Amino acid sequence: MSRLITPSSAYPGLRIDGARLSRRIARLAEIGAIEGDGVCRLALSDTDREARNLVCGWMRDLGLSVTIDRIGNVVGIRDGQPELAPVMTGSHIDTVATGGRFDGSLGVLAGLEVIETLNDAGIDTRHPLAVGFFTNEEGARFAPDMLGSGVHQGALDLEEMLAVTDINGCILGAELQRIGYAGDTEVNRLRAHCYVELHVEQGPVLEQEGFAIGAVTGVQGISWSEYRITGTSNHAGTTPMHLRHDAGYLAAAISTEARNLAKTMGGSQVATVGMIRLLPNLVNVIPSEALLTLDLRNTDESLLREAERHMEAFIRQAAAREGVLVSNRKLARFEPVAFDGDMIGLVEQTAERMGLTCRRMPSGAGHDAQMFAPNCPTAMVFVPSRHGISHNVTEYTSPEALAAGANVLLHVLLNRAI
Ligand code: HGY
Ligand code: MN
Ligand code: MN
Repeated sequence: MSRLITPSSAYPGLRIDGARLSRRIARLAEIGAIEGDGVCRLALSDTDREARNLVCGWMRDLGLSVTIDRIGNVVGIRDGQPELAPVMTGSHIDTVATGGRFDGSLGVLAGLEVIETLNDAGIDTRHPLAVGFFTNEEGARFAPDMLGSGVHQGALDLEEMLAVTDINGCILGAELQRIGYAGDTEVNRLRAHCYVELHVEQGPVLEQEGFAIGAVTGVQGISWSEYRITGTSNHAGTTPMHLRHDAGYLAAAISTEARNLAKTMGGSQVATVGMIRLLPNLVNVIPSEALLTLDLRNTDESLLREAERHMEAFIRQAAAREGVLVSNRKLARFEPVAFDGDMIGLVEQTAERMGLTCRRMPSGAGHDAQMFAPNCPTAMVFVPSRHGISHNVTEYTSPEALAAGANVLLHVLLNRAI
């Protein structure tokens, strides 16, 4: 059973400064701010560079030694006994194009808040403490998602990821150079003593069921594919229906089939066609080309494979009927990940001993934590998202809930680092 140091034992009154955490979140959200209180900070964009510079400055102000690795991951380390592996936390500061101010940023800034709280209290820890932010967690610009943490922990190959291109053909490695974050620290070297990440739930469960904290049990499997459909452009008015080879029709059919499949399978199966681009994209021209993405997820690997097989068969048969060609490539594929039982228990017990209601739950979203799970005891702490909304400018979590999550993070990290 884990050694549990709770507020009632080692540092009974120790709490983070919630107002300071909220101020940092608000300050970071000014970078890439978009209408509606949202944020657009695509990975390796100019706004990502600005955000990185701000957070690195905060890390240095807190006395952390800051490293930048070859895929642009940034890790700030607070001294402990150098021979001991660091107790680590972190997340990401890149966002989707219509993002909120909490997704990712909360985990990084709560980590800095823990550091400042320990600095203020003059508390040293045996294990060093590390706070990281990882390149391109969102996968909104470069695929796959969790790219930086995947390279950091050896799940993805550095050279392959440096060569990834975005939807406009920009190369990841060149963008890293351009923004000045092509670091020289080797990747796949740091093995943490444990890794704990605080994140907004991004779903409806905690709010609907009235829980303050989620003790996350793991992350569901993720399958991202890109399909390029090639048909024949023709006149929308003169071409009889039976003579059409309509790429746009097949794209729409894929989206409808994916939705029906998820509803038929039920359980945790979800399916999303998030991007469809038609060419020439004109009102009176039958589309000659469609480019689309398909996001399939399930907590069960065998069911996720079944969903993949179903969609592949459907697309092959529908393309043959429509007389169009289809090529596809995998953008991301991660199997479900289970977090560490002891760490999950520690999150649960720490929350409950703080008087916070807590329930165990899987994560529907991918997270950097899933890349650490094969290499060290890993867990996550969730706090509620208002109306379960995320990847949307109206994403919101109350300051009280943010502080509650950061306090749980503080005592879980302390428990392992002291
Ligand atoms: O797609 C995801 O689950 C995460 O936001 N990268
Ligand atoms: Mn996130
Ligand atoms: Mn996200």
